Amino acid sequence: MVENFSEWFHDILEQANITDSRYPIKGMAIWMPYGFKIRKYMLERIKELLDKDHEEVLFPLLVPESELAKEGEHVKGFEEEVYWVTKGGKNDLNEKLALRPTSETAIYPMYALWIRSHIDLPIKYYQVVNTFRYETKHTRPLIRVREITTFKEAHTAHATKGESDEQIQDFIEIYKEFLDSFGIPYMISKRPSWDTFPGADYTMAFDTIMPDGKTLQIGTIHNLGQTFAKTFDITFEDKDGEHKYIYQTCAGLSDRVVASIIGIHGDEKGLRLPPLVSPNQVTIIPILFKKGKEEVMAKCLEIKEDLENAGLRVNIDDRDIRPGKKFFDWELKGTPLKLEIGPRDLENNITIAMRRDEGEKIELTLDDNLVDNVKDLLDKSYENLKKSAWDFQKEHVKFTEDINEIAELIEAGNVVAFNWCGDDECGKEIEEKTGYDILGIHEDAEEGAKCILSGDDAKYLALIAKTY
Ligand code: PR8
Repeated sequence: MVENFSEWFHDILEQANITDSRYPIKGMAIWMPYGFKIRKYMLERIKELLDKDHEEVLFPLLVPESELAKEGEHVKGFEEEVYWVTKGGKNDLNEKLALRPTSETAIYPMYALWIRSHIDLPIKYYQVVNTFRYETKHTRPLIRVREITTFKEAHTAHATKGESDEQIQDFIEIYKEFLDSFGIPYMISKRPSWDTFPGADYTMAFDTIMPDGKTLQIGTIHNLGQTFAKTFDITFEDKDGEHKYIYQTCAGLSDRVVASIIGIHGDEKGLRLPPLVSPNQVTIIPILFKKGKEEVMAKCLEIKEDLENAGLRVNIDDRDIRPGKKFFDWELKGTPLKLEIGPRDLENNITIAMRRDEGEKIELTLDDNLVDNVKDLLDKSYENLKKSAWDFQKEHVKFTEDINEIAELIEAGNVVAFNWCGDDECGKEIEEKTGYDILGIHEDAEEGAKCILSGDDAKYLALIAKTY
């Protein structure tokens, strides 16, 4: 585990060519080529999962003030964070236009036009856009930015409350599968009322523990009930001829998923990328001497082609630098598997494979099984990253019945589980007393359990943590 996570994270983004934060606007960074590829493969995965049952759309970036301001709770939640466009060239605009902090108020007036009858439902749209939030808390690359560049927001509309609750479960399954693809562990909880998305009935959140023990919210799913339907007058004619308001949900993920992949799997040598998002899944390093150089290169190209034909992303590092430097670079960049081939290996008809996740060297014979053997090593590497990440999480969730123990456990890098009666006032007092954030309700409490503060019957097992 890395010593100073914050510093490590900051340095690795630059060293591995992921982002450059020197852009002259706070909270807005540049995606560099290596980072952009990781982002691309991550996006492909979420699209693959959403496209099974959702359709992609694209709404304008600007939202008229009149629409943004319509839903009272929602605007209250976001007003401190909105960037405004007030001029077109030299002219003052008739109406201020918001850079979307999220797109409910851009999308739902259009839903009001599109939805007429029960046959128009459900609607399941999503878009991948950049959103802007003038965050006042300390900004950090990927983790808390002012321009979220890969905001994946889904917005659904349903005829019944039951269907909207089912949709929440569907999103939970999709997000689980999505995060599982990269071996990112998560804790799912229902946020307390005071941390519910502005305008929503309830919020389900995915949190993960970063190496410094702080939790990062990496995805949220909101049941909006009929709040926005009533504000934007989104109604439909039901089978019985009655006009009814629709029920809505929305769900979102951001650049934070990339932050969690980097932070959770990384080690002191650099990134350890899960194969699915690694720009190169296999890096071939030829060990070249004057003698036998051409034969070695020819073999490397042949292997590359075989692996690429099997659908893998492969590069050959034939730079004219010491092999040691190449190893160092690809360790830093986290390529899951390196294959090294020199003239003697060629004579012996082998290549030396090295997994980035655990670093052991394995001899692979250069025969018809090579592709399968490489794929097998990649699978093992992914499984290992996933398992160690989940093990880390399991070790870092500690239960206590003593409120005075919470601070000590959290400062030691843990998330704390505790019994809670579920009362809002009691919850806020727990936060005040301890100085940490209640993530939410994780599970039902055990029979007979008592609330950690009020001593009343506990309804839930809740989580409390230091959060990003
Ligand atoms: C919604 N509306 O907006 P949410 N930097 C990086 N990631 C962030 C930031 C930030 N400043 N703020 C939030 N996130 C709903 C659902 C449409 C989609 C990430 O929900 O405000 C967090 O991981 O909860 C958060 O869970 C996700 O965006 C969705 O944002």
